[in-house]
Amino acid sequence: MNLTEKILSAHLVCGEMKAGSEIGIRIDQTLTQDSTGTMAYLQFESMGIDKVKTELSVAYIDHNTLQSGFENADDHAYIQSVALKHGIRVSKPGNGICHQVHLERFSRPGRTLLGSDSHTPTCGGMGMLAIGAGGLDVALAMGGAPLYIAMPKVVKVELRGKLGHNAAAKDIILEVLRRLSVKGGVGKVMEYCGDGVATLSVPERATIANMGAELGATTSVFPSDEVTRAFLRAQRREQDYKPLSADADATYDEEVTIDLWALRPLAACPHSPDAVKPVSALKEIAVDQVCIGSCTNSSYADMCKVAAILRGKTVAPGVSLTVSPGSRQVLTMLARSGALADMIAAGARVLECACGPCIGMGQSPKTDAVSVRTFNRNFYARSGTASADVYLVSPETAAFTALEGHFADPADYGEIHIELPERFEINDNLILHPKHFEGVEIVRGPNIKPFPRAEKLTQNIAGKALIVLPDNITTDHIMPSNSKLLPYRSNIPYLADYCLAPVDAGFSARAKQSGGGFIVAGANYGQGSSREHAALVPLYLGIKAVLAVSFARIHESNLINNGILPLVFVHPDDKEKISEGDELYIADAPQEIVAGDTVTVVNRTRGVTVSTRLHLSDRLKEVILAGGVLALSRQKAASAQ
Ligand code: MIC
Ligand code: SF4
Repeated sequence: MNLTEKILSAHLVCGEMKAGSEIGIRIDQTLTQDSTGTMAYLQFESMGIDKVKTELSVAYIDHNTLQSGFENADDHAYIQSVALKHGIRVSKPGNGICHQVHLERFSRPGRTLLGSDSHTPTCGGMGMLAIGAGGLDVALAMGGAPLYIAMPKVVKVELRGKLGHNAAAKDIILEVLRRLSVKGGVGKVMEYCGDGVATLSVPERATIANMGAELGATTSVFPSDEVTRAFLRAQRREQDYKPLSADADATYDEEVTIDLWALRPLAACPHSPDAVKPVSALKEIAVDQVCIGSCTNSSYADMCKVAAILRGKTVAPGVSLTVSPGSRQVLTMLARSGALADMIAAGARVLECACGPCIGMGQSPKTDAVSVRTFNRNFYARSGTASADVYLVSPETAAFTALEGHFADPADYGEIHIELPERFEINDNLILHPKHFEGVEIVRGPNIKPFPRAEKLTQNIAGKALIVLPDNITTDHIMPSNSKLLPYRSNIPYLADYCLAPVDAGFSARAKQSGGGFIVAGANYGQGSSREHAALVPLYLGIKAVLAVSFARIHESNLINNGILPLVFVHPDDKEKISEGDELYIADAPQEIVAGDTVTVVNRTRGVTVSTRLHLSDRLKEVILAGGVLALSRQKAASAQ
């Protein structure tokens, strides 16, 4: 077996491990973060479960940390109290980004992790099978339910040799993105192997696994070896070590080989993580802002390299450089080693250990700016400045660029040397344990609003095509997030006014005026974030179905979980048969769904019929007919009484 099959089979609850067919797997650990967490916990509460059934569940507060009004603080107080009450640990604001802290303190080889954040696969760097999902799926897993997924195909990514020329782990994943694109990983697990793996530290592996999310992959996984053991020892958790790798005769569905020595520093250009070019081709471009951090590149080693490059120098006059270490462990160690002083002396603006600029929580660049970031997403307008061009690079490229004021290729400089300690500094005093908080009362401030609930699927569905969208629409388009909107993640009616606003500011008003309708889209609809808000807000606006050429995995599940039909054009060209404003109609929807895999949509305006596919397991058919997961459990509870 390959490594993915080994971990899956050890957790298999139901189904057959045949690519594409539905399997249910046991979830050992869960994580939530605050921007998806409030909804996840409201949904969890509605299930009426006393204590979580997982081996470990952690609620992180790391996204909404600006607190420019009471809203974020309300969310924090709600999450802290609701989590502790239900047996969930809480990582307080300031303790770090969920994925970095989870990797350091809780990740364990061979375990499964489900997180309400699309970058949960970061812990694949530790040999975990770590999967991102919508908040509702995580709430269900906290209640002990299996995670249902389509058995993924497994791609063997063989890393050969060793990196050189100051190329970094980030450049490995940018190379994979260059080759496979943002759709290349949909329905697949990227499994890394080859002699190059042993040359990469756990945080470097985590960088690669983290950005596998940008391939659309279900997850990415690395073997667990002596390097893994050394990382766990440094975290004083050697007892969690377990060696894991694929069998020598393992088979795979696809293969990719990367010669590490041949790699040169790369950059993802605006506005997509797969628009990859060599940094050497960008040297003419002047840069206004450099941001170093995020769950992709904020480990102690990353930060030490940045400090070594900056030491004794000054940031270029036209550049604003920000640094956000990934965790309090990293920040404390930087402070003690003196590396933090080197960064500050060079002119870096040090931000707290949180997502920060990665999700537009501050540091939006100026009009038409060029912003160079070590992050994982450069989707249109995500930085908070729609006219800015955002590039994604390694910490090395970012640091040299900050000094030069234009793109600088690390391959032109000498090798960077850093010393890492044998033992890392352990201080978990900002991680609250529920055993110390028996009897805690749940705090619900005025920003916590109830979530919308779907209705049972109606016999006939009629409505307008409210918008026709191109390929690769992200959840950042569907439900944008920035410092003005993120505080309202527990307030769906407020968010609804901004649905699809980056593409069409009139969409929300149109949807409200028409009393809902249909969304029509191209390929890979809903790529990016796991935010369930990209389904909850359309649900609130009365969207009944999305017709698309194809869907991204997490968003498709979020739609189904909330009773919205994700319909795939049988003939992709049929998308052309629908224009904005056309009246669409589906007759006898429940019967058609029960009978098979196709749903017929009539375009009454043009007098044409379009065939769509809705390929669902029997379990999911039941969910969609009931109007979503929670509606189904309510109906089941009512009929049991
Ligand atoms: C992101 O990177 O887009 C986020 C913000 O972390 C999201 C979660 C969210 O929208 O709250 C993600 O990756 O799932
Ligand atoms: Fe936070 Fe950015 Fe990572 Fe999302 S991608 S978890 S916003 S650091």
